[in-house]
Amino acid sequence: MSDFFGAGKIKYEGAGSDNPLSFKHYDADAVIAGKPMREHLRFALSWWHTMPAEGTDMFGVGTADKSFGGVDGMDVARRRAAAAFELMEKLDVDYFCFHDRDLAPEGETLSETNARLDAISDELETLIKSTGKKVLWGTANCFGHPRYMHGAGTAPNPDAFAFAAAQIKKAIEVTHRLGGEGYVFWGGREGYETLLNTNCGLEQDNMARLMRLEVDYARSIGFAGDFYIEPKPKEPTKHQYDFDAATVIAFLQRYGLDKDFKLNIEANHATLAGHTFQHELRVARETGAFGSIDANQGDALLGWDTDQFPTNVYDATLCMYEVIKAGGFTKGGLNFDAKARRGSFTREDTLLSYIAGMDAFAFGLKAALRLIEDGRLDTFVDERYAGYKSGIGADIVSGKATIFDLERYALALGEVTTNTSGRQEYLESVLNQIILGGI
Ligand code: XLS
Ligand code: NI
Ligand code: NI
Repeated sequence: MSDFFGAGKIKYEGAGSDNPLSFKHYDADAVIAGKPMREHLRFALSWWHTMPAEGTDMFGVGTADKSFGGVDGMDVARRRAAAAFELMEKLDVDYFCFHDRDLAPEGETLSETNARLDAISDELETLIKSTGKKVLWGTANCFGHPRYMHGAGTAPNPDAFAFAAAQIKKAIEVTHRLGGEGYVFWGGREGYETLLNTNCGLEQDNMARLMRLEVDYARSIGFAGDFYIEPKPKEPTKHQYDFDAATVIAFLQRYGLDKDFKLNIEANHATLAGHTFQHELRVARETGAFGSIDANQGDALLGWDTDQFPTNVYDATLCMYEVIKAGGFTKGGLNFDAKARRGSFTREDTLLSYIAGMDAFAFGLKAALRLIEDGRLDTFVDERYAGYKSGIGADIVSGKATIFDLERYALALGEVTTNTSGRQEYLESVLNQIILGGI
């Protein structure tokens, strides 16, 4: 194994340890609620943020050297592959996620690009076999290249649509070849800058056509993984069609794709849409569309997708609460779609960022299980809706009550006098007690 990152294997040392290169909460093989923590959490490394991203932003060039000593495109790509597997080994991260273009640089033509992807896939296949690491999901970068300036599946130019179709077909083949458990559609530039030049109806019809073509092809070659859509309201475009979980679910139902797709919920996209992370997970769970998670966090004072490593234990707890209530992950997992800050440019910072994120979610898992075991929240919610279990409430739920029955009931009632407190502050204090009591 390579040694780019310098540290040994990161070990669990418990909450009292002050060793920065240790886990305080993530004890991978410790069994809680019936299975090892690693199986509850299914952590994944995001190839794009971790391997190639050098910390460029709108105001400055990269600060981190991600060449790993390589000299040209494919040499660097191979070294990054070695470094990624070293990192997964050291951090005990079992999965990774990638875009096609994260793995190998584009060539002059699509066939040259595909050949490069095949060459890197040969190496990845060997690394996967020798380490047991797995692909959580793959995806295609159909937003970075200038050909996609107006979108890919929603481009006004059918050549761009065709190119995207071929690119995604290849990305699915690579994902399948590497044993991937999922494939993600994230909208990239699938949205618009102005309605003055946009035919929204055709663009969305075409997006659905592309998804249907790709799903059918994937199934025809035996890909049995899950397909996900990752909602995001804006950025890079002013309006992304996959705005939020509710919008995506309506889109899937409208085009008859709801049996084929689940959702990949990203924390920072939820907050960009004006929702909490928990809200998006709840919508996905309640519609049976919960699939996978891009774990990160934004900054309340910055209006964009900052993709910070998630360290907020409240959000992590409420996230894991929804995951457990959804029955846990099946083929999905927690992908750290997150990058160390531009000023955190060292290789040690990469390790420390992952440790911080993994510990936050390991803590969140334990706190969520305590919350459920404690039962005060669930009992409160049950009792709040108890009125629907008998009398007029039961008749509403069963559909027995007609509009005339309800009118008669309301007239006899004269006024609603039975409301009780929602006790929000009390419930927030219960959450605090559970979270803080568990340190
Ligand atoms: C960008 C998205 C992207 C997807 C994969 O905001 O989060 O990283 O997860 O294409
Ligand atoms: Ni993402
Ligand atoms: Ni994002």
